[in-house]
Amino acid sequence: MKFDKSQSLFEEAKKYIPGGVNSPARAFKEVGMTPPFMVRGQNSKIYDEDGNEYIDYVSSWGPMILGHNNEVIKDALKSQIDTAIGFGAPTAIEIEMAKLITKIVPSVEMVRMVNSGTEATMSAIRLARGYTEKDKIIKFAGNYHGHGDSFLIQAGSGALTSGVPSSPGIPEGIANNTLIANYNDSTSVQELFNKYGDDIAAVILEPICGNMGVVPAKQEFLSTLRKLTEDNNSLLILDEVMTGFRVALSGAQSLYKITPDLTCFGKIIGGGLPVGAYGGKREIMEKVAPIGPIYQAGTLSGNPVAMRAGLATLNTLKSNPDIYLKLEENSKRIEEGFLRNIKESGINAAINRVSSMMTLFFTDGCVDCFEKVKQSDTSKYAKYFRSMLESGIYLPPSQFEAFFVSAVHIDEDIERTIDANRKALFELS
Ligand code: KE4
Repeated sequence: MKFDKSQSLFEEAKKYIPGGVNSPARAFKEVGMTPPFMVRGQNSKIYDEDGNEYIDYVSSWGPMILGHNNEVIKDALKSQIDTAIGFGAPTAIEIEMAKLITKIVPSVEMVRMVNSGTEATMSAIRLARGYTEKDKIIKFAGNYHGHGDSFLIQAGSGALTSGVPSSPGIPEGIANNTLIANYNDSTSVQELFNKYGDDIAAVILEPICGNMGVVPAKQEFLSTLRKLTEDNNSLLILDEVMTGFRVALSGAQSLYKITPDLTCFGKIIGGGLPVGAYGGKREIMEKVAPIGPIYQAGTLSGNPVAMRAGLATLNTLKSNPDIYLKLEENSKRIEEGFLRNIKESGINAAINRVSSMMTLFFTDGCVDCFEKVKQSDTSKYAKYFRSMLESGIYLPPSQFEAFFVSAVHIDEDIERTIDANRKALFELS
């Protein structure tokens, strides 16, 4: 594959944008190559400036569950843009979105729209702190909740990939209020409650972690967190920015049958446009301004254009439940194909998958916690990534991310992906 145009664009971009990208996860530093500059998408395919075609499994980091250039979303956007882009005033479409979310996710009785997953999680912990009048939060090493100050301590995703899980620039006073526990380790949480119980406002976690690669929470772990937070008058916040509407229509909480106090959304909820949301129990959400004292605001929150894209996506998913059966079937085929190839190539690798989000880890055994994730061979992942890209398969450029199957990946895509995986693994063996 040629990347001449992307390479010159990257040099130009680096003059004006830090690292040439508007989000570090896109920089391709860890996979040792220039990021292709994308220009077009159609269904399961994306195309870069040099005309290379890829089967896309990054999916804009999750939102494009219906694939690229989806007609229903496009028509919804066109109709909205023909009337107005935005007012900074309430619109009926925002009620439609709020009602739909509360219908799809029963634990959400009230919801506030924001513009990113980071805004959703930042707002949710401020609300938790204001509601409980406590300062500390518990997060888990390897979990990523966006770039809010309270979260960039032992964070996952791009922070982990770049080797800076705890970012400079965060005052000690803030960092000291973030307690770190170990994912899937209830004892580590119990110990923090024993020590700080009367000052812990909330526990926040990815119910199925995608940001250290895919590592699902164990049922017992989640149930224990629910009980510990209840016993200590703390809130349980599920960060479903990635898992919401992805692993099931009603998210990971419907798979685990856990009712959180607050849930954070992003990605799919915007259908590819910048949207986030947080919501939960009415008595808690009624503490949010302007009816309550806890302030949170946003110029473009609930923007009609973004709402149209989100509504078109959620309504399509809600009225076509077979989409999730198809996602499970296709994702399982990919997983099984990869496992066959791992076995036959003799490469040390393991796969974690929940529905249409999965990760191939270059380590062996059961990858069920951050310590085991960290044993992954990231240089092997980089070689694997480059081989898959050369075969026209576009994966996340990091071992510590999830890849996503969309509703429009076809049999040919799946066969090509499994073949490319086989080639890449044998090149490593
Ligand atoms: P945003 O602020 O990037 O919209 O959402 C932050 C966020 C919060 N919670 C979870 C569980 C998330 O996965 C994210 C964002 N995910 C990363 C990829 N793993 C976004 C990619 C990027 O940073 O460019």
